[in-house]
Amino acid sequence: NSLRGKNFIDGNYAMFIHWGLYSQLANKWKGKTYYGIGEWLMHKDLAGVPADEYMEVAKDFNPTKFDADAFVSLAKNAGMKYIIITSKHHDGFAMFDTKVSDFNVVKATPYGKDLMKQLAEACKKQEMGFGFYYSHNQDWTEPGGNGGPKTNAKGEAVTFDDYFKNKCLPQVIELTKNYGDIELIWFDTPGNMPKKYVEELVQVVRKYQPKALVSGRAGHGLGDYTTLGDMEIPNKNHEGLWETVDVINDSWGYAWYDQNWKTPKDILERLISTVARGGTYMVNIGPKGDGTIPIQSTKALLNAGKWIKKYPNV
Ligand code: FUL
Repeated sequence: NSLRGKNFIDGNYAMFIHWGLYSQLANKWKGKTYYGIGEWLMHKDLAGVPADEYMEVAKDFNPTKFDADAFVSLAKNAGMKYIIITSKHHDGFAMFDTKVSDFNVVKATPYGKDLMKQLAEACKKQEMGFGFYYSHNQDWTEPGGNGGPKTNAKGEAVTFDDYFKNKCLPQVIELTKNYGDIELIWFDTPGNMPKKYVEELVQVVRKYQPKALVSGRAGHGLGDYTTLGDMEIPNKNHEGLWETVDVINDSWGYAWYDQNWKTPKDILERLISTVARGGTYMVNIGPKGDGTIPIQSTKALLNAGKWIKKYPNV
């Protein structure tokens, strides 16, 4: 389908956003700082937070300073062509209104509004492409999800199949039906997830979003393009459609101490290294729990954008 993935193919430059409950924690748990990628804080390799304790964090998540239009304007002025945001990361928390799990921004937080809807609408208004990251295999708080509890609240054993049917598949249906046209779904870390599940997810995307791409990390070679390793800047051309995913500092999700900001020059060098070799470059920002974007990322992206926009591709 030649209509598929227009911004990915022609645009070549995108904003990645990792934002969730972990942004509120900023890599600190019970007064102790953990050094790693922020969205992995609850994992046993970092703080090892039990699922039920982690879920309580939702009560403190209140991003009242979030301004969807400002996010989109930033991407626009940076010269980017679409935005991909974490609708649900490995922690299982939905940043959107979902009917199949109460662990979501509308039901479980004082904020109480669908963040993804606001961003989808702002993108539409400003003609910015939009799409979702969705962790389809790992779900660390949902019984049956990979890395999640093995029993439900009643103590009954729950399988991956239960998680898939009751949460993953219906949520991907919601994301592909309720937010208008999307550019792509960025599935991630398929692990040892059986092929039949990935096939079902791809079918859903094809059905409700015929113009959207499916990321290579969906698994089993069923995606539409390849993503290189995290933060991997290529030194050679690659076959077919591919992308580099990068981060503006060190952690995808906001970490309070992470000040290793790339300069505009760094960003441009990495963008050129990717695009000149035929790929698409997607660079991540990590908003804070209150909804603001660290000023250092805003400045660097806007300054890089001045160079990119000298010769705009329209
Ligand atoms: C990885 C994930 O495990 C990280 O948390 C992050 O989302 C990165 C882009 O992909 O594999």
